[in-house]
Amino acid sequence: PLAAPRTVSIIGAPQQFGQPRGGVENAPKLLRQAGLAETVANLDWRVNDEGDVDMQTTQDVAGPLRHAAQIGHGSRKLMEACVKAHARGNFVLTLGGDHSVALGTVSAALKARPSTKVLWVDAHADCNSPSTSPSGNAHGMPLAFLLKLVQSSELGTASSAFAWLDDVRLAPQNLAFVGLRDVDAEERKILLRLRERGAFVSTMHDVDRRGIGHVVDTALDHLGDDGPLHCSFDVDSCDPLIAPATGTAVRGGLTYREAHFLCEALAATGRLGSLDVVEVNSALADPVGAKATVDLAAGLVASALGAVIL
Ligand code: 5AB
Ligand code: MN
Ligand code: MN
Ligand code: MN
Repeated sequence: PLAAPRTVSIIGAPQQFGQPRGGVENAPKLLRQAGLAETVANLDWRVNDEGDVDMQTTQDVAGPLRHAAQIGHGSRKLMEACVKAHARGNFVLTLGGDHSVALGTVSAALKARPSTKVLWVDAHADCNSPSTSPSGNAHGMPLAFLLKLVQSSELGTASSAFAWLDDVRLAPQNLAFVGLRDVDAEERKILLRLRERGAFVSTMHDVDRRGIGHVVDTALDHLGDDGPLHCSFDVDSCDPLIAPATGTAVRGGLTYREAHFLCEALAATGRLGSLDVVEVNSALADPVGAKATVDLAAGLVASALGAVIL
C-alpha cells in the first residue's frame, strides 16, 4: 500500500457550467463554512487549503455539449491544480461544483499516478457522450471523456478545449460504480459494454440484495490491491431524504450509514489518494435540507479521511 499522505490539499472547484441549475458553485464556500478544514485537521491531517480554481474563463461556443469551452478550459485549470497537489504527495480533496469537475480531478490523478483506480459513487453513470446525452449537460459526461468514448467530431469547434485530455485514458477494468439507479437507455448499453471490458458495475439492487459491505468489498477486490484509489462521490448517490440539496435527486439511494460505511471502507484501505465531493446545491432545498446536505458531505469527507477507523 501507499504510505499514507499526511497533508490534505483542499481545492475548490466552483464549476456550474456542467448543468443548468444555479447554486452548485457555492458548495466549496459552504463546505468551508461548515468547518471542513477544522474537522480534517482534528483527524491528524495537515490541511493546505489551496483556494478555488477560477472556472469562469472563456466564451461559449455552440454545440451538442453545452458550455463546452468553459468546461474544457476550466477542467484543464483544475487538472493542473490537482497535479501540483499530487506532486507534493498530498491527498487531493476537491470540492465541486458539478460533476464535470471529475474531468480535471480524475485526469490529474491518472497523470500523477497512472495506476490509479476509480470508484464512482453516484445515482447516475455519467458516461454519456455529447451524441448520446439527452441533456447536453457535461456533468453527465465525464466518464465518457475519461474512458475515451467521445469522438472529437462530436465536439466540433470546441474540440481544442479538450486537447489536453488526449493522453489521459481510464481503463474500464480500473473503474467501479456503486449507487447506480438512474441510467439513460443509451447509457445502459454503454454500461453493459464497459462491464464486458472489465468495469465493476453495480446498482442499488445489488446493495439491497447483498448489502453495502459486500458491494464495497467486491468493488475494491475488483480494483485490485495495487495503486492509489480515487473516489468521485456525487451526493446524489445518497437518498434524497438525507441529501435533498442536489440537482438531480433520485429516490432509493444510499442511507446515511451506507454512505458513511463506503467512505470508512475506503479509509481503511490506506490507499485513498484523492476524493471529489460534488453536486451539493444548497439553492435546491429549504434551509434545513441544505444544511443537512452540506453537513452530510463534510461528514463523509471525515469518514473517508479516517475519522471512524480505530
Ligand atoms: B450527475 C442524465 N443522465 O446525462 C444526463 O448528477 C443525468 O453528475 C446526468 O450524476 C446526471 O443529463 C449527472 C439525464
Ligand atoms: Mn454524477
Ligand atoms: Mn448523479
Ligand atoms: Mn446531479
